Amino acid sequence: MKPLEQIFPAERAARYREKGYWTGETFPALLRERAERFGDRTALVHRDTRISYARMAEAAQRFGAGLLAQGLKPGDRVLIQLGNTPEFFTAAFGLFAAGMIPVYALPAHRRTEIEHLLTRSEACGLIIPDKADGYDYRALAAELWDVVPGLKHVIVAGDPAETGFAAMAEIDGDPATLPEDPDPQSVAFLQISGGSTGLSKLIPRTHDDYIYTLRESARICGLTPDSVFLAVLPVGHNFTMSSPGTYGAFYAGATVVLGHSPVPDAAFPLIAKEGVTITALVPPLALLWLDAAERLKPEIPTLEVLQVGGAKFLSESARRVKPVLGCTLQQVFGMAEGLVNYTRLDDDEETIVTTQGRPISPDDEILVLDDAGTPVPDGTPGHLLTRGPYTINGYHDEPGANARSFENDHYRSGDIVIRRADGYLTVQGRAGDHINRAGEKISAEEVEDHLLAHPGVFDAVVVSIPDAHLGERICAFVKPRDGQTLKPVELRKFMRARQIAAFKIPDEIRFVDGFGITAVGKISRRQLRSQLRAEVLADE
Ligand code: J2J
Repeated sequence: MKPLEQIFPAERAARYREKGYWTGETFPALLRERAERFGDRTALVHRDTRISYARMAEAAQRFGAGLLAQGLKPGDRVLIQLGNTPEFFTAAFGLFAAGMIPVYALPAHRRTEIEHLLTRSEACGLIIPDKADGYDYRALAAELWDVVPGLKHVIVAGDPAETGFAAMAEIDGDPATLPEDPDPQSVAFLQISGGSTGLSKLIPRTHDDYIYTLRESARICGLTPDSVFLAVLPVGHNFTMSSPGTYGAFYAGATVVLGHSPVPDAAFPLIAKEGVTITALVPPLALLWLDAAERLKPEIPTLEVLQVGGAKFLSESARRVKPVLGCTLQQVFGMAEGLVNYTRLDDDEETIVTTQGRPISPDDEILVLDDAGTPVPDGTPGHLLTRGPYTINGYHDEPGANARSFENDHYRSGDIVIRRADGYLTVQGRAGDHINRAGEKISAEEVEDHLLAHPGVFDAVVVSIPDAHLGERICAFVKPRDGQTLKPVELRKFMRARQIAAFKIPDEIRFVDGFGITAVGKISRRQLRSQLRAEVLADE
């Protein structure tokens, strides 16, 4: 197995410890400590089930010990593909307790993504639901079992049926067998990147660096043990997990309510019933909530903070949050690679609606550079580069991507931002070629590769188009092979058959005879994408 590491240069690591950012706390210790301190208080609410901190910790520790009894070892990597259910936390914290490394996949991922993540992370285990939203995850696991040689343990939260896989409920062991706590500077888990080129990369986060963001996020977002955080976005996503998300809520001893659906009809009653104080949405959902609230005038007086992040929230929409929902808007501009910016709850309204916040840490170093790499003055757009106490210094096992994304000890996020003199950032756009579709980051290159696999496709170029509902939609330009006639429905069917996450299938497919490029010489795909995007915008 390739070793997992996240190496912060010694001088910076020493500084982060000295300044008290890194405290040496680890996830297994956090779980024990919260169980002692908050014992009977409610950690998790899921439909009619309420789980106390003590019970959550016990379930996780017994599950972790059960994994050891099954032959898994500390250091083993296990992919978790679970939805917003308590088992997600039993699995993740159980793995932490056993010194194992969770790798977080999303429920929307299909065979292509899961196979890639299993292989890349060299995971020996996979934890799945039986069925969810009409999809049978056991069938997917059965297919993977035959093709991923390293996969030795499939664990089903629910009914394994005839698969022969283990039932999560039966994985049980004695917590006394759990190992010592890990080194706080070691990698705690692998988060996945939004992939600007090709498939997702693995992001190794350490106990020290992630727990620092949880502590500070909980403080910045005003969490107390009386707070109630509603998770409607997938809990495996870094935003929902850590900004402050479910893990930040646990850090603070607050209650997490797991929502099944982000639509207002489901979420508003849940907020009222559980007294939710804070929740997190991506911009398209925030718009849906605003429109619904104008019509329905829901009674949700407990909701104090609505966080919006993952994609740009336009200021016209941002301005509606307070009058329509009666709560404070908090914009969140973060990335699984590290850096997270928040507008502060007591910021003036103009800052809240027009910026995406400022960094968590005084030691988040921000560079805004022009194309030539020279710093631009405040107020001028430029490329965001950053380093700091919780931003990674490299992806796992990705020499090519690391050479592109890291420069002079800084991470290049691919975002174009404007910095104000007081450090607040406004996101202007993006330098890279990913599509931000309702907060899901999709690599144009990856979608092109799937289209090119079709025998009738000669060439394909995929671009993002601004969209009133999704923020951005995926538009594919396809040049068929000579003599071939293709239909969008056929290409979509073909892509689905390749078993990829549905959010990667183009919203719009346009057939072209060629790409209208007359310039002599080779034009880069990036130039081609921006030219095609400009043509669509001119048409609309
Ligand atoms: C514009 N673009 C944004 C915003 C993220 C908190 C919040 C979000 C994420 C996340 C996260 C944006 N306005 N408010 O991990 O902890 C785009 C940028 C960024 C990329 C990262 C968190 N908030 N973005 O979305 O790893 O382009 O993390 O570089 O999924 O999302 O995506 P991701």
